[in-house]
Amino acid sequence: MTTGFPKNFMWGGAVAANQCEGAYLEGGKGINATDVLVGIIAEGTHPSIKWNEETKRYEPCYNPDKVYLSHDAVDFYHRYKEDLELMAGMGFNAFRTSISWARIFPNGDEVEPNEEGLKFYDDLFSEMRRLGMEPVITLSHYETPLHLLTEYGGWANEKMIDFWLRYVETVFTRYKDLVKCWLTFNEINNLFRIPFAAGAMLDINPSDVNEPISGLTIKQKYQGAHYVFVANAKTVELCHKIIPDAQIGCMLSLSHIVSYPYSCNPEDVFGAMQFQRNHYLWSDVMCRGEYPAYIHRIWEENNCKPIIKEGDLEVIKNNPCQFIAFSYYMSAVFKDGVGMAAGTGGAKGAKNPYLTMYSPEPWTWPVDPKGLRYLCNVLTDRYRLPLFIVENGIGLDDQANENGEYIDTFRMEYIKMHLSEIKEAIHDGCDIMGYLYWGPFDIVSAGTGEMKKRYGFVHIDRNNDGTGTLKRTKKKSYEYYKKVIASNGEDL
Ligand code: BGP
Repeated sequence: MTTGFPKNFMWGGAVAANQCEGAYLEGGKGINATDVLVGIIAEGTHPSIKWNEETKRYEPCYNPDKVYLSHDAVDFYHRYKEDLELMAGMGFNAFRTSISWARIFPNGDEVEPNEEGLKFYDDLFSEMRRLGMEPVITLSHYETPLHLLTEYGGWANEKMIDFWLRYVETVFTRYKDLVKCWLTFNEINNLFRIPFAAGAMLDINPSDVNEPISGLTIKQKYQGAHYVFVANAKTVELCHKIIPDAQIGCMLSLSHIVSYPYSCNPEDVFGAMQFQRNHYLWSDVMCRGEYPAYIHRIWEENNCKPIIKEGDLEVIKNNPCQFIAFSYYMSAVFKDGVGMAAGTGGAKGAKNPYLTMYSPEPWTWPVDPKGLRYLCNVLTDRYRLPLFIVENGIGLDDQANENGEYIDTFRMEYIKMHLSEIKEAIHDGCDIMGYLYWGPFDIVSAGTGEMKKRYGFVHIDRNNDGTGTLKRTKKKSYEYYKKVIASNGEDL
């Protein structure tokens, strides 16, 4: 019986290329979806790309000259050595980031990759290893080349499978000696939230503020989801072929699963289960290797059964993911047909009367550490696979005191509460690979496109209006997390 964190537990942090690198047009990089969307989410106005049923194409409706915070972000592209040194200073043995697809294939449909982009990640992953950190690399963190969306319609088009596999084979081959832990699509359930919310098929982070970003029919969404399932399985197959000693997992936004029924009313209980199934669908197919029984009624009632080609189900069956990576930030309640609404910074439906935890602005997401233990247990019961918490953290509007210090007490509280519940989950028999705190240094928020949701152990002087020196300053939580890691989670 394991009590406490295992000896080989992975301790570290997680970011995404589009939220920290900046240099959005440097090194031969093309434009990706998040270069023209994140800011628009912040503006809460029209989506950046709109599906036109007549022309059967996406029509860009973004201002190509508008500057978004993510264009320079926090300049990780040029400052990653300083930032990784700071992470190593806390004792990280793992660090997660993503490869920005448009650095490797600027338009996404080229045959030859961009060498400058490949070289950047060679240097980045080598530096991680030099500092004793295992690279945990996300293949797509909403960073689809924009050209693939406007020219082909993104994952609504079967051609995406081949473009995706060309990109995947290129990076697996290039980084096979540097990267042994891969995640396929970041929060794929969030991107394709179906059918309750019109998640974007454009492989970009949706927001209820911009619904419907994609304007696609539900049939196109389930067809696109099937293309992603085939692409995911072929990615697993390629990973085993090119990097036999690597592990590869799916990555899901699983705060959604912790959408409790608001009451013991059977309508709420059954409704919550159905809501959860829209998120379980992804891990059911990607980890069990087959469509679940409940999907047939959804396909029938929505007339959205995808075209499934000869061999599709076989490749899916033969190539399940080896672990489930996920993000957990908050919980929600399911009431009157409404559950968690990701991307809007909070749960719709009703507030949970039992969660009186302080949720400071701009965070607002309901803090529920026990929900993480619950989640780890239900996932273990359902899949009996290793679990990897690759996002957990809290974004606060950290301000320096009169001595220029950042005393981020609640962040330390938040981490302590969640790690305590992870420890209990391990004792419950859950096989948990690691804990990667989201945003170990301040980065651009995916949901708001701004800097005011600061997650970091390290403050970065960058403001919403684009001003700032980019100076890095340790917050009080830096030494706290260093102590936690040094004690392998014993000293919380
Ligand atoms: C998750 C995304 C991350 C990160 C996180 C926090 O959904 O996978 O990219 O952004 O949300 O959200 P935000 O940055 O909006 O605070």
